[in-house]
Amino acid sequence: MNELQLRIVRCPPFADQRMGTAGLRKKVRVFQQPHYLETFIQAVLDTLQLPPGAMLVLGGDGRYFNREALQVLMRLTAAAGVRHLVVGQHGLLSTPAASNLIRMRKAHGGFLLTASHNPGGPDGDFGIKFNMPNGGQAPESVTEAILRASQSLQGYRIAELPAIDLSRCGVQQHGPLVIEVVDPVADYQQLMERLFDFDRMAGWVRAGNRIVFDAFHGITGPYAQRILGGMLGASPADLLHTDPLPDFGGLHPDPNPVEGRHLVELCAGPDAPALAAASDGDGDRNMILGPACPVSPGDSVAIMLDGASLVPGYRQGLPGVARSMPTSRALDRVAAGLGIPCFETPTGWRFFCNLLEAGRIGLCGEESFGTGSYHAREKDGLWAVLFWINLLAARGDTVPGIVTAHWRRYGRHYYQRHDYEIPDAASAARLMEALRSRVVALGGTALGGGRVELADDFHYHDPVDGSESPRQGVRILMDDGARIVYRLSGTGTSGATLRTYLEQYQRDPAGLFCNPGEVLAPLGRLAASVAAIETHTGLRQPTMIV
Ligand code: G16
Repeated sequence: MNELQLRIVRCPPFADQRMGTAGLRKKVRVFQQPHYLETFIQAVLDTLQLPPGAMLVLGGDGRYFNREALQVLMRLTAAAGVRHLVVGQHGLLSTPAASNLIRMRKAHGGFLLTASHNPGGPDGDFGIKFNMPNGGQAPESVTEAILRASQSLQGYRIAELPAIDLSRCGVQQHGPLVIEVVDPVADYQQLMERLFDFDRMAGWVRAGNRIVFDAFHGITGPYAQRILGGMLGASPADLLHTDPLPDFGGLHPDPNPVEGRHLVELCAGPDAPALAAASDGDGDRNMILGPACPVSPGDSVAIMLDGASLVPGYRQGLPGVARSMPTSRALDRVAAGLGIPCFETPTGWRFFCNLLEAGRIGLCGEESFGTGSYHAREKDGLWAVLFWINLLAARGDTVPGIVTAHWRRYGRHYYQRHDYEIPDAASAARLMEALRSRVVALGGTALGGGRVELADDFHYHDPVDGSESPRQGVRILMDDGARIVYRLSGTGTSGATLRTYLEQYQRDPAGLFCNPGEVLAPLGRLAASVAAIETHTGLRQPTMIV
């Protein structure tokens, strides 16, 4: 068998290849600089030291620059001694499907080409993540080692390969390298069949319950067509924007009430479907709505836990659950009722992975429209939609019926996130430093008509591997159940985004049906004044509220 021809390319290192909340995300133009993509991949490969003959899973969300990057990725991994590449047809794999494939094939890991919910196209964003053999994103210790490797790199090794045709499924041999092109949906579909009661769900659709799903021209279109359309009988006309496009057809594939306002409006009107939902560019986020009822992500995961015993894959009970620290504490109440632990982790799905891997949790969720379970090591958008359909079918209830019953039983956690886009990242950093220096002194003081019960900068101690993650967000907990959290986003590609997370708990049945914007407005003003947002940034209002 012919050996691969290798070429060594010398170039200076890049100083800016630190991964954020989920992988390295930059403007497409940054990745298009000569050697930029190659050196980052080489830094990952040098850090991992994969065994000779290793197997990797490769795929992406179909965004602009995926095709070119995938060809480079195949040549670099081949040069590093990888001998089996499992690649999604046309280079496509949703993030949760890739996570599943890594685990099923017992691969040594996988590269995912995605910037998730960030905009695409030549002026948009590109990103790359490395997932470990357990299917989860590389932990902080690994991403820090990759950063160090990237900063001392003197070049990269690349194999000579012809342009690889990824348009047909099947196995190709290139010298000692096997490239297996796989159907991106098939294995994921089987996984879903093991978790949900598809007969019952299809019966629910046949009974006249309409599902509308928007894929935003991201990766979930083909999955939705096969699973929601093919298996459940959702009307093709109700599956929107299902062909993956490099620029997402000009849409911003971020499933939240702002980018998904057309779904919010549809659900507010007379033609509201029984369930409307959307996912993001790479298929790991979800938004759920019912007639006149957007479901906030913190409520969604709490409701899922509450109804888990009705869903086949969760009937056996769950050992525990987790949420990221800024996520609303609705989940904690259900977990307490069930007598199972609820872990609080920093933002970033990778923090859930240790707990999932150790069998300490079986369900987890985040305010950023992410929910997942033991079935994968990434959050999973379409899975969440299926979970809700299974719940609706099993309960014989509506989305608003389920949500309001939940509030009546547990109380309501009013919740909003106010984002401030700050062009100058340095002023955002100064704001956070000023807040950090003051926060501890706020403990026990009077603030905004209440008393501060706890004020700190969240420090996570991982109960599985003992690792420490300090400085994960400033939080102020009030004695009346209100909470403010501040942190800087780790997924943007220019300037900085200050996120302020607002939560107000309401137990009184008379106060369960108010407008969240009105309930949380005073807390929003308090958050802005405590952090002196206008003084530091000049911004008088949030740029976006979700
Ligand atoms: C990533 C992470 C999530 C996180 C989200 C937002 O999601 O995997 O855990 O909640 O970013 O992070 P930030 O607040 O730092 O912007 P995704 O869907 O973008 O990969």
